[in-house]
Amino acid sequence: MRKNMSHPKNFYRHLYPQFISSLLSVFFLVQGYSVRAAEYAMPLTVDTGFIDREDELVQAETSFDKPVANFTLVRKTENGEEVVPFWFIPAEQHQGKLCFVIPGKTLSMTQIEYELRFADGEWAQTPFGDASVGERVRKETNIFPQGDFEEETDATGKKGGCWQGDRFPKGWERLWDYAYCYRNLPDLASLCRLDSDVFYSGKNSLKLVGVLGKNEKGEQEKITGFCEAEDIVLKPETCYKLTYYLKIIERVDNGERAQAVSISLNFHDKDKNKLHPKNYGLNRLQCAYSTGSHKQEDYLNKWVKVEYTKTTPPETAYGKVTIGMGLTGTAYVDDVVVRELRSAQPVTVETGKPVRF
Ligand SMILES: [Ca+2]
Repeated sequence: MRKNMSHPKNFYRHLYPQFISSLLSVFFLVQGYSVRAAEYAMPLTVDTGFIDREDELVQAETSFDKPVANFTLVRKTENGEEVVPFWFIPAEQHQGKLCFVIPGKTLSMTQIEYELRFADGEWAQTPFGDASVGERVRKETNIFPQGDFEEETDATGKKGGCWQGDRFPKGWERLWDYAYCYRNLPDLASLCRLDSDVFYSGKNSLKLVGVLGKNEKGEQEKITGFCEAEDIVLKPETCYKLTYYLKIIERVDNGERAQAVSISLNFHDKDKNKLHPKNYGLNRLQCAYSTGSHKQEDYLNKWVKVEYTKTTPPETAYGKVTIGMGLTGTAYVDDVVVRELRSAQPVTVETGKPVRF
């Protein structure tokens, strides 16, 4: 194993608490830190495994036995140590995800030693740290931020014959209360709107209503709201996972056994044109929830998580998320997330017990 520490691993591990705390005490004395000194140090060992890494994002699950604050992350090198920018995402019960980047190339089978220093203090409720690392984490975990329906934008110019709402979600291109072909039918009650009464996270979700209407010939039509987002950048030949939460509160019998809500990530080329327009099997990642394959008590009036994965064709450059209903009734959608699934295994991180120094 390549190591960038001068001490063999086992030696280091066994002597760690006493050795490092006395070493760091000396450091503190010598350097004469005037800021409040960290009270504890938690060792972290990052292992690249069998894969060469480049600008690797490390996401380490950390756990503390009490509220702590004043985090500093250092990388330990043969010449001493360097401070590392990080992003920390706190969770329940003094746990949280510590994220940081290993800059440049790092060879496989390499171990890198870090130390997270902290002190007793107030446990943060929101993520904190270096904003650029935070942005990297956000992109790595979700490339479709508008899927939470939290940010709104001016609805002026968005209203038209097919959409009559007042609140427009940012990052979305168009919302329709019904398809253009039904525009002349009277009293259409189908909808696609932002909603603040029912939501999975934050304060908003997307509400979709589907109704049965009669066309000019008196034939029954299933009419629903739907919407499409602005294009997002996708990579070719890359596996993506689409996840969302769905709550169906009403399902009306429209004569069909299976009714579905479906979110698609449509694959587009560099000119934002549809790839393989006629081949549904190739041109999209479709993520549908069908009432035909679930018992009513499994989905009615509760949030269900829906997720699918697919690898993009080689020509892919962009993707467009669309939300459609094949359901007559009322449904809410929230937290639509698109994430790249990396074929490479992430680096492993071993955390040690914090020691006082
Ligand atoms: Ca939300």
